[in-house]
Amino acid sequence: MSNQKWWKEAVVYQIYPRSFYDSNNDGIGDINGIIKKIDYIKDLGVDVIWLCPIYKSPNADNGYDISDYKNVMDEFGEIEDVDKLIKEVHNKGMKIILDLVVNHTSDEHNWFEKSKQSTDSAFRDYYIWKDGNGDLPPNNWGSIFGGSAWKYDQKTNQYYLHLFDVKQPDLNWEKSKVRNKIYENMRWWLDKGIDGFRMDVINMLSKDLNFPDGKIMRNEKYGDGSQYFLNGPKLYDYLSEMGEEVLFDYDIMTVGETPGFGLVNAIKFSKHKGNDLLNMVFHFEHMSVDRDNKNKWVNKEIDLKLLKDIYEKWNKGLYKKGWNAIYLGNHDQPRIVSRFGSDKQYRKESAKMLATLLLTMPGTPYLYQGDEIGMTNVKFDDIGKYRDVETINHYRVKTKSRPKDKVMQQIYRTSRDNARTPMQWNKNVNAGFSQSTPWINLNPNYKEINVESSLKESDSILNYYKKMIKTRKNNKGLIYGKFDTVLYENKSVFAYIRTYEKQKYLIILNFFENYLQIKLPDNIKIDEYNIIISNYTNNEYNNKNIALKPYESLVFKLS
Ligand code: TEU
Ligand code: CA
Repeated sequence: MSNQKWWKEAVVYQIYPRSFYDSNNDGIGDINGIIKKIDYIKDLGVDVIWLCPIYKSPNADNGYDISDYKNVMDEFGEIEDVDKLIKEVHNKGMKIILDLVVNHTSDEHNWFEKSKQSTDSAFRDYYIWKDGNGDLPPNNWGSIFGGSAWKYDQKTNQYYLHLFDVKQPDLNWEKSKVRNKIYENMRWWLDKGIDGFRMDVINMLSKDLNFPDGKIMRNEKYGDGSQYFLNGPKLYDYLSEMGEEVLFDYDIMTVGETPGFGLVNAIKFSKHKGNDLLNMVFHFEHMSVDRDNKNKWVNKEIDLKLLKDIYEKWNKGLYKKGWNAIYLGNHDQPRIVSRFGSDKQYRKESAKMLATLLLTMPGTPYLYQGDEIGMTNVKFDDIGKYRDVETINHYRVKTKSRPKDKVMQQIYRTSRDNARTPMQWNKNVNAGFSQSTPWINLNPNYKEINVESSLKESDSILNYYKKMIKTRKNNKGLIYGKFDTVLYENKSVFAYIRTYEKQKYLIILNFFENYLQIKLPDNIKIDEYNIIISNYTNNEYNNKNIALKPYESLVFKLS
């Protein structure tokens, strides 16, 4: 069938290089560290590695602030190391994709350094400069990392736009010279042999050129400009141009990071004139099942019904029309076991349940480093131990009006640093990550939770992931099958059927730590099915009834 593609069948493993493995003992993970651990990655059974940014960067936002697209961050190594990594990955029969961060650069990129020289610099219009509104910034937009989205520059008496940190000025995509420079950088990397891109906030490129004020939410100081910079008027033109100029010439995969994109856009942007454009996108809808949609720091209990609705909508909506990217966590989100499972008594059971979800959904699964061993959130006792710019800004802004311990509670639950502590390789010094003090503290639980012991225990989370990945690969129905929710009304169990040609699979996930009974609908005859994988060995079911244990997951196959 023509719509079967390698990137649909792939399982992706996301690496945050800074925290993966330190090969030269300076406390910072690096490219050679990834090369050293290549067999570990291969053994997981994954097909594609996605590397978070490795380009030259002053690291205001750990590499998402790029000062040179054609060079490697000093701490990570040399360009030759990347060439070697690409070769090694390919030798192992895997592929590698890089992060493409082109909504903004670092303020230390030479384009910006020239741009801020004077209003008539040839590089001035590479960025978005505006006059102030009297003594105020051009509009009321807040930056995603806190504070105003505009920074005043004394020298030229204008403001520049930064939707993220002040050290991340937004590029001006209106200008074809800017776009062409970006395309040239992309081709340069593709010609080195990389297999695609994860495109950072790619739906923020086109801004409403009137720059209207945004609505100010309760308790906030700045306006929310998102409706004026997400999915803007020229976005499709820019991306289809990128397709024509770059993407369509290569057999690659592309995944857009697209907050607030929506299903209609996901379908629309997946193709341009019959060519694959954005193969899939990371939408953020399920990231709000346990938090306020507009304010990530305001938490609530998991709403499983909402989660079901979101998957139902996307899975049905994309069926035969597009393709999904399946993730529960990444370097911007808390650890999945702490967030959607339990990091206490049922850590193993719940981590395996979540692995089952990730690997039985329609769409390409993305696993984030450390989740395969069930790494958990961390609690540092002092804000000084946090490294993430967003977390630090949040603390600075919020402690002005709120008790420190309240703010720390939010940070414990939501900080991006939860997912950025070093990979836990073994129980030795610094978890085997480095011989020197790591750039960010380890999670103190590394003596119990680490790769070495996980490899030894036959019922470890790690071994479950490997088995689950194999199960997906051996059952095409889990990749291409149609998706239908069952037991829709049940508030604690997520169950669905995947149907593909003559194959049928029934997946049952108990999302909470209660023991409970479920009754299957009449059209499912469970005696005709076999369990192909479960996180318990003593499953209990008969006829129409299944007794579920805490976080129990079951994958049945019609025999
Ligand atoms: O993230 C963009 C984004 O919209 C959020 O996930 C954001 O990081 C944050 O969690 C807001 O609360 C991407 C990258 O994944 C992130 O690491 C970068 O910091 C950001 O873009 C800027 O490049
Ligand atoms: Ca290092």
